[in-house]
Amino acid sequence: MKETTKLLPIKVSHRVQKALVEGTAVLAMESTVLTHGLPYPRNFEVLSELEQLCKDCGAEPATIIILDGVAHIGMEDADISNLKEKMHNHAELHKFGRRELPTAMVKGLSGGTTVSATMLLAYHAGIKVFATGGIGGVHRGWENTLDISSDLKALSQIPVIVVSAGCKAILDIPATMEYMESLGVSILGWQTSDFPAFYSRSSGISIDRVDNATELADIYRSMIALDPQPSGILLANPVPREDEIPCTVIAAHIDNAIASAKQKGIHGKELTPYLLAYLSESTKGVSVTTNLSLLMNNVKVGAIVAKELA
Ligand code: PSU
Ligand code: MN
Repeated sequence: MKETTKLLPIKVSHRVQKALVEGTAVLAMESTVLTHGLPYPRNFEVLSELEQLCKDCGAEPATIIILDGVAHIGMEDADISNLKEKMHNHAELHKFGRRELPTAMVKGLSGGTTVSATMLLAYHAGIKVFATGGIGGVHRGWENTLDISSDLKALSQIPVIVVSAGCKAILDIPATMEYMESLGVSILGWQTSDFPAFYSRSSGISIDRVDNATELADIYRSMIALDPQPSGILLANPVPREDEIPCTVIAAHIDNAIASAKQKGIHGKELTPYLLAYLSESTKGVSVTTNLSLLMNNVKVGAIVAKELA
């Protein structure tokens, strides 16, 4: 376990520390799905299923979360109990983006980390691969709101491979792709050249594809060697076919979700969790099943990539 200074309180779990020292595979995992994505206590079942799957695939899971101001890289049993108690007592759990980490640390707050914050903490711990569900991006209506997730800037600045099922159609997907091009984010399809749209396997937007982890690892190492300011790599992994929700079916739900958010004046960091919760209700849980399936699938691919880079 590593405890750093008071100003940079990062605690790496024993298991993750051991894997990092021995140079074996470690896969970072996110925690917003625990704190904001799923109801208690289902979220803890999902946590242990994801961590077990990661171990079965030969990588050490490092779930990243902020508890009482300390960034945890991998949770010990005591940390999980601490989080359970907080949820049981309805303690306030925040959603931390990258810019909020120092405030959370100094004020001793607790909460889940978004993709931008998880990338930064994974990088600090020396972890190169991170599996999530979907990244944030350019929201529809950005022309008026300028709502663009800080995930995109983080992807352009932090050299971590992020395995994601693309991004949701709650966003403006073409604008998200254009913005990532401007920022210089590398995007690669895992055994596909069609950027996936989270619930659906296809967005119709073409991307470069990689077919195996060796090729991906070589591209990552080439980028680090070549570029004085290497970006992250967004590895886009489509949802398994059997759990896909067709574009035409999810589109109407998304339109309703966005209209509802607009009517209620929901914006800023509340918007994404609101839309996800709306979809879960309006699809009667089907969107959650799809979400869990693609998360599992991203952990499997993330573990393969982490082993290649170990
Ligand atoms: N998109 C999803 N599922 C998610 C998120 C986004 O399909 O869970 C979460 C992730 O943690 C992501 C964050 O980093 O929302 C982006 O939020 P914002 O749009 O406020 O930056
Ligand atoms: Mn936003």
